[in-house]
Amino acid sequence: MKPDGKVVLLGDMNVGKTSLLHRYMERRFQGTVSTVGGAFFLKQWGPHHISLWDTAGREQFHGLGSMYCRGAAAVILTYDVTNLQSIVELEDRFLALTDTANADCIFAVVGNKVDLTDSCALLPEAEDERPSEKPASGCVPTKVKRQVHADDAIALYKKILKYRMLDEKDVPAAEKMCFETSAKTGYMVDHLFETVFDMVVPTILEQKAEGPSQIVDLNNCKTAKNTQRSCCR
Ligand SMILES: Nc1nc2c(ncn2[C@@H]2O[C@H](COP(=O)(O)OP(=O)(O)OP(=O)(O)O)[C@@H](O)[C@H]2O)c(=O)[nH]1
Ligand SMILES: [Mg+2]
Repeated sequence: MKPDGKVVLLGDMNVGKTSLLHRYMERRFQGTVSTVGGAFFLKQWGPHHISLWDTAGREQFHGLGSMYCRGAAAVILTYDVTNLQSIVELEDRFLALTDTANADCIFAVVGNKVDLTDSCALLPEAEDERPSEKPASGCVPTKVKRQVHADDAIALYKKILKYRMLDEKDVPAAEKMCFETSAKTGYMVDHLFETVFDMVVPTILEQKAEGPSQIVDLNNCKTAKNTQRSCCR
């Protein structure tokens, strides 16, 4: 089956891309191994099927990134809030990989592992999930020092728009597209993916109205053979 739209997660190794996808798709946080090549999940969103691509952050797989981004309707640029270099890498190394994405590609900037720095992220966003830790009262900093702040993510979002030659008034506001998440507790993970999916739907509808799309046919995609996991939901 051909997916109707494609969403790609990019970011340095160890920031938690695979963990975010597992949390969203499988509703749990489990041990991960560093991704080799890439892997995809298929998510049904209303009548549409969206492919969610996990990519490898390791330098040796860098060349594959632009291939995974080809025809992407949305790219989720992920960093680790406890690691300044991980957001620097998004601009230096990963942004250029999105040249192959759709012209109207949606961008989200995501700071993961916020459970390490902020006590409020120890609470999952959804009622049906319980954190493994006891939430502290109020939202106070934890012992781990935060290296990236919300303003840094907003500044990156604005640089992305400049790079893509997009006008701020034609795209979703930076405040709406910068997220902080915890794959460990589930904090804001559903909110992230669901916001992105909702934004991708108009693109899907447009493509469907235009006729045959340029979306990659997963059945013919050789890279899928190398995946850690390729599951359909
Ligand atoms: N505390 C905490 N740890 C996390 C979180 N997300 C991921 N981790 C841990 O960070 C490490 C890396 O997670 P992965 O999901 O494998 O990272 P990745 O971005 O997929 O890495 P590559 O596949 O190498 O590109 C693992 O030890 C995870 O358990 C989080 O939200 N909080
Ligand atoms: Mg991974």
